[in-house]
Amino acid sequence: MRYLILVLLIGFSLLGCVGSPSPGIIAPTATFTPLVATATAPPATPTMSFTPTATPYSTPNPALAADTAKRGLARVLEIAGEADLVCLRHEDTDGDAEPEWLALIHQPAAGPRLSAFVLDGEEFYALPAAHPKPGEPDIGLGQYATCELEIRDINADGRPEVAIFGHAEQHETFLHVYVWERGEYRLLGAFRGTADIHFEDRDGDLAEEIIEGHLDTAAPSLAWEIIFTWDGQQTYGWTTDRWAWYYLERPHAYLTHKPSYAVISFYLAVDDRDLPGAYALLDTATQSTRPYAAWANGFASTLRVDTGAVHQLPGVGDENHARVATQVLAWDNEAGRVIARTWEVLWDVVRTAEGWRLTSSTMNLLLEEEMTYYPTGGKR
Ligand SMILES: [Ca+2]
Ligand SMILES: [Ca+2]
Ligand SMILES: [Ca+2]
Repeated sequence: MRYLILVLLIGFSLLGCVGSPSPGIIAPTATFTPLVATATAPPATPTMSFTPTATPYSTPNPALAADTAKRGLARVLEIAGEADLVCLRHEDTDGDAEPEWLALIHQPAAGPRLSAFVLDGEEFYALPAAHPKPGEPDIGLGQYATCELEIRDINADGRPEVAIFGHAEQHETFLHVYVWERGEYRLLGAFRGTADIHFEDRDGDLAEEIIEGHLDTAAPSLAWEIIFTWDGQQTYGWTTDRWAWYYLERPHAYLTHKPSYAVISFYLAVDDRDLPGAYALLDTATQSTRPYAAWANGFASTLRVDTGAVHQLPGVGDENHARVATQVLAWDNEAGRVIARTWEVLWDVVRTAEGWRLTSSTMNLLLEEEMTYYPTGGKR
């Protein structure tokens, strides 16, 4: 985008030179001037000198690597004791450009329980798990012996994080994120969801958000996702929510057995660019006043749509009529610029023989901004 704007600016400035001659000024006629060639000495070739770039890591010595690995493993196994060593990584976990040993161990008898520690030279650091909920067993980072971890700068603050995923029965996924800070591995955030957890830069600021998915027992094909955003200093905080498909397989069956699901299905269809599917969720009276072609044209520039904060307004309507409120975040491509708008939308919905259908809506624009970067990744 920046490149495009630069090119356009250059283009306009060229047009300005050519298309806007100063009025009243007559260009002089070119006159012939004889040229006398004078030999000049070529400039001296500068002596090239290279300054080697410092490598972030010390150059590994193959002769020492085996010995390092052997000694590291021996010490890690010593610390692990009776526990099973599930995973062992030799990477820089604290940002000092020197690798540490990061180990995941599993104790089948104690829970079972997954836990992690870092061995930095002779120093040992346990990575603390979130406290279990009252009445729940302490399974640490997870119940099963899994090895899913990432060591990288997730929140784009220049420091590496250690992210460890774990799993438990009832479809539960856990994520613990740590950062080295003031002499310890601080638990920066702990997350648990029943419909997967993943990273995604949703707002395009290069710091990745954490998306915590939850199953909805009344709508097994859907996942309700909570979006946690880095606060720039300490932790990840809940910022918003959205609805997504839980299963990837298409075509999806649109749920309309409750007023709120009809609205969710409508925006999922628009997001999928299934405009005929979205149109089919309007009731027939609404369709008769808005022919498909004209209606679909309203989404011509729409890139992506998220719907969240969906709730049926209490005390409004009757058994055949309801009103559903939602916040819709829409990305539009407007002449090459991506504009993100957050809308508060109120939908009136009506019960039909086929399920709930949308009739009319009112929209209130809450926020509008141009995206510097288009969000990477995506929901299902
Ligand atoms: Ca290190
Ligand atoms: Ca970081
Ligand atoms: Ca982000």
